[in-house]
Amino acid sequence: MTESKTPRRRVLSGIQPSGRMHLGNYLGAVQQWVQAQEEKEGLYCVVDLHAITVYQDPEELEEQVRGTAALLLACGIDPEKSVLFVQSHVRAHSEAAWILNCQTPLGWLERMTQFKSKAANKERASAGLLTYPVLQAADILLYDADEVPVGDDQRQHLELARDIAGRFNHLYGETFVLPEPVIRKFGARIMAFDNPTAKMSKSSGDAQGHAVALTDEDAKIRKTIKRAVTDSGREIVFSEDPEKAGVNNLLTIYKLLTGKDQEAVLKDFAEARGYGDLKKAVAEAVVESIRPIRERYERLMGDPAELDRLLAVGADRARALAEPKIIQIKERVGLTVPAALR
Ligand code: ATP
Ligand code: LTN
Repeated sequence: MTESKTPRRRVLSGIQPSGRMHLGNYLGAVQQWVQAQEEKEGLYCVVDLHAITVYQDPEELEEQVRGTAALLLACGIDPEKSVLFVQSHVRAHSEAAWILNCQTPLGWLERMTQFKSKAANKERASAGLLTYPVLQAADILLYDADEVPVGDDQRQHLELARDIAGRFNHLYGETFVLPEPVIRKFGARIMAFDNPTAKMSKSSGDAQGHAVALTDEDAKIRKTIKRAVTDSGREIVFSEDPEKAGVNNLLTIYKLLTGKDQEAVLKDFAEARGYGDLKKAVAEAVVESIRPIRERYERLMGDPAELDRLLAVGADRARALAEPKIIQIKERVGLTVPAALR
């Protein structure tokens, strides 16, 4: 009897190699990537072209790209199961981004809230910062990704990617799969420890007490969580109330790291004598989860040649998928593709 095999769903996501990867990146995005690679076909990309939309020190950027790739491996991305690669190593991303830029109405980009907030703080925002979401759409559409696991802050960018794909399909014929965002109910927006009304972010990640980085030592993690801003009450509950945002954030982190359901989490704190006990338990859960990641990361960073080899294999595998697609995209818009580029 022949078995009909349904093709595995394809998952793609990306992370910027700027700043220090933190607990929010892990719980909002990377933990989902690791889980997805068991049943689905995962493609995970270190988006260095996105990082240069704001100035990056060239030498530091090179180190950050390796460091980010090493952290993804340390978190459990398996290079045998998934394709792990650096965006700029696959030229098709830049080519597709240009073609899609020419199909994207300016108004769609000017509406992006991330652009508005990032450009507002800059005297001279680059054109790249405006067209950043088009490059992101290119990353996704080039691989016909079915699912894109991300944190909540990327929701608007994913809607835009779908709009760009839909418009292109309408103008030039079916070319792209419309990607679905995969955004968790819990963990999609991990808040800052020093301000639970703001998202934990790489850009502010170096401020004392803001974030826990995946490379932080045990003592630093404990100190950051001990100082986490909560409220003046005593109630340990999951809550949407902005007053309780600090406690809700701590419980969410604990839930995701222990894999327990809400009820079991609350049971663990039924006897707690205040937020001190809560913070201690959360700190231990974070320390225990991050320690093996940090140790694997340090080992991987000790062998840059092996890291580069893994990334070269990843780029080859990504190219094999992206190359035929960019040829199709070019042909659709009427660009000729000479034999040398086939
Ligand atoms: P920045 O704040 O400087 O823009 P970032 O911390 O958002 O950086 P990215 O590389 O842009 O980092 O994001 C990588 C992934 O992590 C994305 O899917 C993003 O949605 C997710 N993510 C980032 N911050 C959080 C957070 N606080 N909670 C949950 N997910 C997050
Ligand atoms: N813009 C995203 C990173 C990103 C991405 C992607 C996410 C670039 N390309 C493709 C998902 C799919 C961010 O800043 N977090």
